[in-house]
Amino acid sequence: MSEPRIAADIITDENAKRENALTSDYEALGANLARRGVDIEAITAKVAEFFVAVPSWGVGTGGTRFSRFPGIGEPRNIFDKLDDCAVIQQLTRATPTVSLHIPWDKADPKELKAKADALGLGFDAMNSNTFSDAPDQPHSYKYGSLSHVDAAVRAQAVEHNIECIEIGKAIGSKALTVWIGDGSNFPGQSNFTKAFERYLAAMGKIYQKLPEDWRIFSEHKMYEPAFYSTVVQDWGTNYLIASTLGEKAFCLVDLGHHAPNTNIEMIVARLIQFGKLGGFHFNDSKYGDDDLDAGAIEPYRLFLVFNELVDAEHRGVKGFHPAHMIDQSHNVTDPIESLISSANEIRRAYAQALLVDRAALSGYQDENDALMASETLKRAYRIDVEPILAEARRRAGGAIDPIAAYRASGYRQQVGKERPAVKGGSGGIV
Ligand SMILES: [Mn+2]
Repeated sequence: MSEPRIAADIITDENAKRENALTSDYEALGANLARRGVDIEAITAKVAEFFVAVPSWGVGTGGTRFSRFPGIGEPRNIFDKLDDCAVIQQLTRATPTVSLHIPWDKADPKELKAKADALGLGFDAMNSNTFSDAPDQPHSYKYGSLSHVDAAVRAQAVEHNIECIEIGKAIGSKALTVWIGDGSNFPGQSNFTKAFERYLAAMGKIYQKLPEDWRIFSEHKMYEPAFYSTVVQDWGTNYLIASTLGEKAFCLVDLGHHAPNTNIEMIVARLIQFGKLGGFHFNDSKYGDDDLDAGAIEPYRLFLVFNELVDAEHRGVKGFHPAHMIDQSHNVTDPIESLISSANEIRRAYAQALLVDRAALSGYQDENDALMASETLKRAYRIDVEPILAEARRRAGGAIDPIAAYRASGYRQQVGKERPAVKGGSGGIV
């Protein structure tokens, strides 16, 4: 039995204010979709079954290279973070799992499991961290981790990843995500080939320790913290890693880890075609790895990514079950509100992609009718699917307007009293 973080009557009262309008909007949208030959109930049922994992690090306020401005009632530890994640799930019913970051979230696995069970939460992919030094670790990652020139540093990084698998096994996770900050800042600093050979050998050791029913995701990023070259810089290198390691290895696509204007949906299509799409870190960006809220800047691109996912679903691609995770940093918003908003935006893109008339699209493509092919996508994208999203939340016990219900609950003010204020100042992005 899960313990609600927001009193049930607050959700009931908030929903009561909006139920009539929702019923009316849902019926109107249902009639609209029926004219297109679409059953709204089928779409609502699919949306209700679509989930995205919340990152534990996302519920704390992030920062930039320049500074971090803490918010009110910041979570003090992983147990506070789980409480905040439970609020997001309670209101959206779209985020039943949490993705942990080790060592930031290190705790007794039994206590983690008990806390998550009490809140009705589960655990998604584990995330290792060899891009910063933990206190007391013997070797520094200043010059790299899995690809480091020193075998002792590589061994330490491999051990850390194996420890993440062990913690994950104890709490019911089924995947490990590996992102490294390894690379170079100057031409000549690093030998590209040797560094990648060392990385592959180290990843091979981690892969050997992966349980049968687990997957390992490698995450590429074109730059930062290394600014000249990055060992796992793009989807091509990522594909080489996944194919070299074996059938339990897949590529993870973080939407912010590409050059501006990169055709990410096409990368997604390629990885699906060759059976190596592992999952996503959803976020949005204007310039680089901005870690802004999903759909905040380019909602159409998010839709186009989902168009590829739904196309694969529609074609019945074998073994297709990508992991959906959010990876964002919230500097100026309440992180809970940002994550609620992102979970909704991700479901929105999915719902819109489900409304694409795929038979018509395929016909226009075969006839080289570029305009009508584009219009077919736009027609689905232009549909306001909010009544579907709200109805899916309402039926699952969530809030019709989750941000309004969250604000009405006073949760932030409450945890602000329980959790001591954190001092700001130093830089550091999460
Ligand atoms: Mn990421």
